Parts: sequence; C-alpha cells; structure tokens
Amino acid sequence: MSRILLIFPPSLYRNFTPPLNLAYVAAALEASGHDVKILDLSALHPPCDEAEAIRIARRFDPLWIGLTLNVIFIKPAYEFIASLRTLGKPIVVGGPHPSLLADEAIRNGCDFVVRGEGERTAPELTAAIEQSLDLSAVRGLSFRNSDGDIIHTPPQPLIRDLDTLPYPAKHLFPKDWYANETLDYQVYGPVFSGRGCPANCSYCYKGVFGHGCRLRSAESVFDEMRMLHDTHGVTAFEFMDDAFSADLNRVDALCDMILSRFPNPIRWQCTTRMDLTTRELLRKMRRSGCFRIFYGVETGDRESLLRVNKHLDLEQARTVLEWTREAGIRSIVGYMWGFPWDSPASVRQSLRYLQEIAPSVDEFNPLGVLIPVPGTGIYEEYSQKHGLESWWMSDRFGRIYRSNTYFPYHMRRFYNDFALLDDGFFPFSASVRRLIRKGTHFIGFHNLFNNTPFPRALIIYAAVLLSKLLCRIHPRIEQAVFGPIGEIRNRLFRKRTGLRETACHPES
Ligand code: B12
Ligand code: SF4
Repeated sequence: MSRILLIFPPSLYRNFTPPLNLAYVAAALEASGHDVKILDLSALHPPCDEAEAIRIARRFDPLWIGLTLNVIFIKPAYEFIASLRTLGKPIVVGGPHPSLLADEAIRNGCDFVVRGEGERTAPELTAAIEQSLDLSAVRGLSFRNSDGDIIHTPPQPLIRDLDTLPYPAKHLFPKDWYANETLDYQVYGPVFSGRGCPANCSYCYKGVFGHGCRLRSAESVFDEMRMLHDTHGVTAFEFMDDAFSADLNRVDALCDMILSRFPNPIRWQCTTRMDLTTRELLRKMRRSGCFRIFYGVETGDRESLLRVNKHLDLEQARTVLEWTREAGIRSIVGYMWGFPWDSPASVRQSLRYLQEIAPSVDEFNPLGVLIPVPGTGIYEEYSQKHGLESWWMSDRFGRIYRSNTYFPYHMRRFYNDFALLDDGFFPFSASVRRLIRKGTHFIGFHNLFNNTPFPRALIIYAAVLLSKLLCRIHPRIEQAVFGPIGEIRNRLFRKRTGLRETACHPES
C-alpha cells in the first residue's frame, strides 16, 4: 500500500463541487488498497494556497503526486509543477490536455502522463513504481526512458462496462471546501451516468472519452444516487454527462426507479442534446424531480451550425424549449460567439435567433466565447491560418487568466467573455466584435433580470456597468475597487455559515 497525493491545480474557475476526474482516479487507487489524499486548490473555498500545498505534500510523503490538467490554466499549472518538483517525488498528470499533448507535459516537468481514462492506468503505474516493474508494460502511459527519449506506450482501451467502476471517492473532498448557499448544487450531488456523446461537434474535445457513448445501466445509476442520499443526505443531483438522454429508454427506466423506489422526493438536473428527447419523456422527467436541463444550441446561424457539425434543427430547438417549459422544467441554453468565419451577417442572424428564443429560455450559459481547444476540428482547421499553434503556452492571450488570481466583477456576475480579450483568437472586424458584445450583453441582461428580484438586479447591473467602465480604464483600477468588495462578501458569508478562514487541515 502506498500514499498518493492528488491535486487539482489553482485556477480562476472555481469548482462548486468536487471534480469527478480526481474523485474517479482516487476511487480506483483506494480500491487497490492505497491511501489517497486530495487538495482541490480550485475549490470555492480552497483548503490552502500553493506554498502550503507543498508543505502538506512534504509531510504526507506520497509515492507520487498526481495533477489534472486542462488547457486554459496550463501555464500556471506547469509553474506550480516546477515548484512541486523540489519535493523529489514523481509528478503524474492526466486529463484532457496532457492526454493529447503528452510530450509538452513531460518537457514542462511532468514525469508521467496518464493518457485517457485513468482508473486502470493509475493503479498499474503505482504497482510498477512500487515494485520497480517494466513501465513500458503499463498501457496509456508516457514517460522518458533511461536514454531521455519520450516513450508512449499503447493506449489503454476504453472502459467498456462503466458499471464496474467504483463510485467516485467524494468522501476525500471535505464539504466545507464547496460550501455555498444555492440549493441547486449540493456538494456531493454530481454524478456521471455515462461517458461520451453520440455527436461530433467540431469545437468539442474527444480525446479522453473517445467517440460515441458508453452508458451505465439505470440500476447502477440509481444505486449510486441511493448511496449518496442514504450516506450523505443528497437530495439534489446533477448528471454531468455530455448527453444524459442518449438512450431514451434508460432515462425512462431511471425515472420509474426514482418514482417508485426513492424514499422521498428528490431534484435533479442534466445536460443533453435537443434531438435526444420527447415531450412525454420530459413530462416524466419532471415528475421524477428533474428541475433543470442544459441544452447546447450554440448559434442561430444555420451556416455556422453546419460548419461546426452540430446537426441541430433550429425549429426543433424552439419546440423542445417549449416542451421543456410546458413540462415545468427550467432551461439553460449554451450559446457560442466568435466562430472564425463570423461576419456581421452571421452574428446578426445568431443574435436575432437568440432574441426570439429568449422568452422560452430561463438562462443562457454566461460563458460561450469559442476557445479553439487543441485536438478539436476547429483547432486543426484554423490554428495555422491564425497563428494559434500552442496559444495556451503563449503570452498573447488572456491577460486576465494569465494572472490566475482575479476575474473582474462583470465577468463573474454578468458574462465571462475573457476569450475575446486582448487581441482574441480570431481577427474580427470592429462591427463583428460590437455585435458579439451586444449578444453577450443581451445574455447577461436576460439572466440577471430573469432570475433576480427587480431592485437587486438593478443594483447589480449598475455595478456591472461600473466594473466594465473601470476595466476599460485599467483592469487594476477595477480590481482595486471590486476586489475588496468580494473579500467583504466572503467574510460575511464565512461569518454567517461559521466557515473557517481556511478549510485547510495541515496535519491530516
Ligand atoms: C464539468 C466540466 C467543467 C466544469 C468544471 C471543471 C472541473 N472542475 O473539472 C467547468 C464549468 C468549471 C468547466 C470549465 C471549462 N471547461 Co470544462 N468540462 C467539464 C466536463 C463536462 C466534465 C469534466 C469531468 O468531470 N469529466 C469526468 C472525468 C471522469 O473525466 P476526465 O476529466 O477526462 O478525467 C479522466 C481522465 O482524463 C483521467 N485523469 C484526469 N485527471 C487525471 C489526473 C491524474 C493524476 C490521473 C492519473 C488521471 C487523470 O482520469 C479520469 C478518469 O478516467 C468536461 C467534458 C468531459 N466529457 O469530460 C468538460 C471539459 C473538461 N471542459 C473543457 C473546456 C474547454 C472548458 C473551458 C475552457 C470552457 C470555457 N469556455 O471556459 C473551461 C476551463 C476550465 C479549466 N479550469 O481549465 C474541455 C477541456 C479541453 C481541454 N483540452 O482541456 C472539456 C473536455 C469539454 C470538451 N469536450 O471539449 N468545465
Ligand atoms: S453535443 Fe455537446 S458533448 Fe456532444 S459532441 Fe457536441 S458539444 Fe460535444
């Protein structure tokens, strides 16, 4: 048995619930008999800062330290890894970004990259390190051999029967890291009922779950929900799958189980595609507790829908939104801006559709400026043309997220358009940028006034406008004004909830 430390690196995006990537890897390691400790440095209330994490790691003395890496905050993550290396422990990374770019991760200080799903590879790697076995026999692994050459072992096959996986090890994530006052997101509520998606949109990364969809059985999903309810008191669940209703019959069966076998009423939400539902199913979902569905529409411009391979019928989308409202389920709609081919006409078309569907939409996703994620069709097609190769390692993009410490108030509260900042990914004309801003403003306004009581919404709106204005003068001025307000709100929240200043347990 070995001690393993898993860390979610710090980033500007807060985790409102335990990240299930590390929770799944931890569960697999625990099932193999290891002692796992987790530090989520991106948690809503992170347990500690980077320096303290290094001290904790030293005391814990793990066999290896594992981190999950996404594309956006990759530079600060590599910097953090450089400081972790001072401990002399092997650094293992996994996640979407290094699964694709294992060489880059190794050149930036990682000893091992677990490519693809980690539940089998992580325990196999641990056994190989413990017993000094031949590392090249571990599938899905990249590392340097004794000659210093980077070796990629053959891929680990996808886990076909997801019912065989242990449930994510949520008990390793203390609830006070994620304390908040919304009842919709209970800390241990997120569940994956499947992996992957039947569609193939060109901005979507598929390098970990592969193409197509693998689904757990309704029985297995229900059992996990019962366990979370009985052990942790969870009554609000969130299905994190890309396409929860990929199999209509399975959803129907799960609803039946919830209705007939759950001891008391529950609430749940999910994400799915608009062509994967029916009016009857939506009604049944509502009866079994579904209160919210996230749908991706992405654009109201038919040409752009074709070019991103979305295969969405805009008329069908309107109908499904109406069915959803009629069933009594709230809708959140994903809407994207900034396609490389955008013209004033395409953005205007998208804006028009957005305004038309808005009355049937409860919320729009306030985060939708297109990011050309490596490994996607959009990246492959446009990166060279626009000089975007390895943009995540360049200082050209995102003065905000490079700092890794602060998002302006208007992005937190209204619309997060950081991918449009600086000179942005794609060179849009002034009129395209103006129209995009109009769209993102419409979304922020809709969300705010649709979901917040009037006098409060007005005060927030005034603050949003002030934050935008100050940012335009200089982001530091905005931070000087709004940073302390955020801190005061945090303090008040801590006081009200009795949360400690730091939820860190250095000795544990
Ligand atoms: C929930 C989610 C979010 C949440 C929370 C993210 C979080 N805390 O994990 C929020 C809303 C904050 C978010 C934001 C963003 N997201 Co997001 N998100 C997801 C989503 C839907 C689920 C993530 C998840 O839990 N997966 C389930 C686990 C089990 O899968 P996994 O993460 O791949 O982990 C497995 C392996 O990778 C591996 N592994 C992972 N880490 C490690 C570590 C070790 C040590 C080991 C051994 C193995 C290992 O083992 C795991 C188990 O098999 C995925 C889609 C998806 N299908 O995964 C997108 C996804 C991760 N997001 C993506 C993107 C692009 C974004 C944003 C950039 C969006 C935006 N426009 O701003 C931001 C960036 C956030 C950031 N910090 O970098 C991309 C990532 C692309 C990339 N190359 O990094 C994905 C894959 C969506 C997609 N299909 O394109 N996201
Ligand atoms: S529908 Fe969503 S999850 Fe499926 S391929 Fe398109 S963007 Fe990805």
